[in-house]
Amino acid sequence: MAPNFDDIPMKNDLILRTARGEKVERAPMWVMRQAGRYLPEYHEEKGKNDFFECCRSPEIASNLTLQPIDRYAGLVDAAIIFSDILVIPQAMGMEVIMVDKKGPHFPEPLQTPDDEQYKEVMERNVDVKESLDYVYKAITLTRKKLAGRVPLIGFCGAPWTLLSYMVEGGGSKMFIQVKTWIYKYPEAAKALLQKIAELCVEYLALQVEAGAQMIQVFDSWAGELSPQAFKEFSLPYLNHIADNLPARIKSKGLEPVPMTVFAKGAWYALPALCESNYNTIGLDWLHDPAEAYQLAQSKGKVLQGNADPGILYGSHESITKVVENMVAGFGGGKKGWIANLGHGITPFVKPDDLKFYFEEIHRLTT
Ligand code: 1CP
Repeated sequence: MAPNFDDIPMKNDLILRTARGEKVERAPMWVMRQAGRYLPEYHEEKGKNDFFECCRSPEIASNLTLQPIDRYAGLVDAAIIFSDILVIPQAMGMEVIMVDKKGPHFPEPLQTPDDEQYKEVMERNVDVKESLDYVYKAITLTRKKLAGRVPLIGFCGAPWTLLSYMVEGGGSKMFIQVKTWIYKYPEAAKALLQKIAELCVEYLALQVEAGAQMIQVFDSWAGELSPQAFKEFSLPYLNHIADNLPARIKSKGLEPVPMTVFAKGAWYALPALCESNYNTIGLDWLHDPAEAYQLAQSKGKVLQGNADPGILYGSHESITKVVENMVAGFGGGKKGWIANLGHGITPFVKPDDLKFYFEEIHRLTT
């Protein structure tokens, strides 16, 4: 039976009200990768456990999710479930390991559409309910432990970004393999993108059923595509998710949740994303807040972002200057803006410098 949270009233639903386009008392804030390597308590809790073991343990995953909520109590307005975008390729039958200090690695990435492995992946009847059950358990447990302090965000990787990992075999600088796929085998690439998009819909609906109150789709490698290629190989699949998820959630007897899309590097796509069914559009730091805000407001969309994570290595004066520019650009912070960074927080940032960033947003938008 689906978990029920009726007995846990929300003490802070600022981000949900903002995402629905309502006027609010101040800008809600959180940062991507807020539960991560810059926190000493992350290393403590993770201990010697393998990264994916942490994801598979609801207890560890929920503890990691809560760390920034405890540390920045009163400043951070959302939790994001501790997991990874690469659990979908794992559910599709691919092996992914996390190499310490290097990142994800696929020992056997997809080679060409003629390979047996591609056929297997395409024909496989992927059961995201069963194979990613540990994610839903972690979400339900985290939602209970949060006890209404802040809403919980669920997420998945965008089809284009997941395809990139599945054929590159890990992070990439030149994207040779995935460019080969889209420019040499476009139809096979699209068939796989469509399959991933359908799995994302199911996976996100199950996260909502488990207790996620908002969802975000991470298209971290969108910026590797030209505007023309983005329209062909990313946008249709991002839209497939936003066009189908609300109905899938409703079919479970639940209310749809706000949806965020973050297409990093695809600055040219803002007008198209403003026409999509996403409620919130995440921006990286290549956008001028004022310009983006004007467009988003005219289309009824909420923005999220967007300071360069690198400012957290700088002086407090520099942080204040960037926050002032964001607050002014994003309309003062009382409508249509969720404060965040323009990408995930990076290792070696001092936790107190993130605190200062949060405090400045709080001070300047209250
Ligand atoms: O706090 C949070 O934000 C929740 C947890 C979270 C999220 C949302 C993690 C934990 N990963 C992600 C998403 C994710 N994973 C993305 C999309 C967001 C982004 O662009 O940053 C991507 C691209 C990945 C893939 C991935 N996983 C990378 C990137 C490698 C590359 O190709 O450059 C890395 C380094 C990981 C490992 C990872 N995931 C999460 C953490 C805390 C870590 C570090 C693990 C460790 O070394 O301890």
